[in-house]
Amino acid sequence: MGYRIVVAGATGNVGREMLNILAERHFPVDDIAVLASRKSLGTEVSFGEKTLKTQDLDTFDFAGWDIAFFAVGSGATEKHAPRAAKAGCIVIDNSSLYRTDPDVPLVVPEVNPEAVEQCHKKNIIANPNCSTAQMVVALKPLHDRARIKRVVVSTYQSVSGAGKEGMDELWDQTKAIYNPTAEVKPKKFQKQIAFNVIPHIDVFLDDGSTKEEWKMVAETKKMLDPSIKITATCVRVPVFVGHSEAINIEFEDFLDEDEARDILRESPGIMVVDKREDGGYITPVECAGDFATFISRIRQDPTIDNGINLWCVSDNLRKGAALNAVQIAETLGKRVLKKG
Ligand code: 2RA
Repeated sequence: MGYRIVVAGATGNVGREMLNILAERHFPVDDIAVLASRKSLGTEVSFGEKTLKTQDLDTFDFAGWDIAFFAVGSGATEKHAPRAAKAGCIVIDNSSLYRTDPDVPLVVPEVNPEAVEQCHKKNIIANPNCSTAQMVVALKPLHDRARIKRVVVSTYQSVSGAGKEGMDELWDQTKAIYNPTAEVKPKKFQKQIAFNVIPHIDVFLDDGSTKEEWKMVAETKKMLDPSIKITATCVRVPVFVGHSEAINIEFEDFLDEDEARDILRESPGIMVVDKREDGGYITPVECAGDFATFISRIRQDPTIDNGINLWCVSDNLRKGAALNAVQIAETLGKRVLKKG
């Protein structure tokens, strides 16, 4: 016996990836409904061998459905997620709306799978931000061994994190850049993204950080350990898919780089590719379409007593969004719903 599942936002980058991953991982589905906003209504999407027609999110009745994956903006989530939850359907939400709500578990299954058991407070489980998800997969096993005190992270985030419009902007600007008659003006991003990098993702906060940077701090504390100090700089780069992160970690206890490498190699969701030679590391183009969080460039930080540096790359549409959501559903199935 399987589940009756709903994918809201099925025509977007993340919604489509959710459908691919549900099919790839043979998630036990008895019935599936795909929902979209009015403007995309009737658009067809693929689910394995099947083609499904989208229905209207505004009028959909969630009663009798087990799990709803939400991959819509915060506005539509605010309107429809409580309605789905009230109808008895457990919402797995990809927006930032509920991530810091104390009554909503924020879950990365490699890090805090037990948190799904708290889902009944609101019938909602939050999926973390893409840049946080891959980082906590890397941090968790190292924290278990040597207790992390402080993390300094710089991100190199692909344009697909900003949706289809972000991808279109990079594509159009790249083509237009050597054509003097073509438009290169930024629309989705604040400055030109083609052949450039932009140290600005999401809105600015009063302390000079951005909301993307704040999310990395708040979400890591909620899922992993509130005592860890984190400082982040989030940067958009002209890459279509795959977020990269340079992470500096300071521990309470000494951790040797070889032991760190062995621990990461044995940890769930991680693939270590770390040869100290030309090309012996992973770049974003190599991670696209994969499930793993890739770790490379593991090395001691000689400037502090107990420090390690590493490079972490993952498909932001997968581990950073759709894959993590499907893994939450799998964990929910095992620990709470127990069907399938
Ligand atoms: C980004 N973090 O990359 C966002 C997407 N969730 O813009």
